[in-house]
Amino acid sequence: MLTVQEAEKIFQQKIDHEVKIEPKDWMPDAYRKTLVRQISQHAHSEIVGMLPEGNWITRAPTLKRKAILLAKVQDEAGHGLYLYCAAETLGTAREETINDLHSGKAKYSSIFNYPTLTWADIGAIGWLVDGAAILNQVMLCRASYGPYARAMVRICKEESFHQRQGFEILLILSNGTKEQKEMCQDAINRWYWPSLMMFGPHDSESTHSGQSTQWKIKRLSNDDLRQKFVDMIAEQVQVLGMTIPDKDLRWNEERKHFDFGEINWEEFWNVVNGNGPCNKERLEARKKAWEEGAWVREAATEYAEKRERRIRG
Ligand code: FAQ
Repeated sequence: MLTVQEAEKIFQQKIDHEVKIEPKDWMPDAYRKTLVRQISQHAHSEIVGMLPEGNWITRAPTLKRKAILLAKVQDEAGHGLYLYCAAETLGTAREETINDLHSGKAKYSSIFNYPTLTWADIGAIGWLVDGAAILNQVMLCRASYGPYARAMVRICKEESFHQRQGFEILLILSNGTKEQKEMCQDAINRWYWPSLMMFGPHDSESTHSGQSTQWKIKRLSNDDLRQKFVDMIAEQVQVLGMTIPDKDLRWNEERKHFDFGEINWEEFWNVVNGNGPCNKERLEARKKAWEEGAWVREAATEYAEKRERRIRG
């Protein structure tokens, strides 16, 4: 019989040698806990993330745009489901995870607490929000926990398409009328800073980064990923002929990176703590959908039991 210290040593050696941890493997309680926290928050983000864009499905400017947006929002639902399943492999019940979202105990990404005011917001979400999500998620495809890493591979493929569709919406608007150009710039102005916040607090303020890096759940730090994102967006915005709302944004030849201004951390923590522009509305919408879907869950459970009884005779 191994002691906990010996088991932890073998566990860390597996991680150091890039051996994936699978559901039935031994793992420290804290590893399980941090994965449940991160994966369930990630799942909630995908599900709550359907709401700001869902707001535009009935108002998409053409049938083609409507079909694309419907498919995208449906993809996000699928991502949420893979992630809830990944969390379940760690021994958490789906109901418990969802209850934690509805009670306000579990977090979800701050970004989804901002409103979508115009059609250009759908472009800005695809370009900036999906762009930020992909950068973060590419490293998660190599996360040490097998079910999470495998879910992320498929999610990343779909997110790449999402980002391109968002950029294309903005590209069309940026070549359009004066009003369309203004709408495009306005959406970028409103979504840029919140998308930088998606990467989380500065490394020096990040409570989980040290341990999650040692466990290879995280492979790049919050600040390193944010820098990568700024470098990418600062180049791509030139193709749109638009500007980034940051007077401190400039190329630093020595660092070979763009320097950029300070995030409004007060705003970030306000939104994370439930006081953003749409927090209440988002949670209400999720709770309503859960209650209204109760009959579907009950009917599916009833049918599964009936089928089971029939098979067993
Ligand atoms: N919002 O110690 P750290 C998407 C919390 S998916 C809210 O640095 P960690 C797809 C953090 O939870 C977007 N809370 O934490 C889509 C912790 O609090 P806790 C979501 C935040 O975990 C696109 C505390 O602050 N992606 O967009 C945020 O090491 C378009 C201290 O932070 C993921 O979830 C935030 N932005 O690093 C859908 C990816 N940042 O839990 C629809 C997976 C930090 O102790 C449309 N998650 N906090 O109470 C991760 O990679 C990590 O969890 C980080 C945070 C990087 C988000």
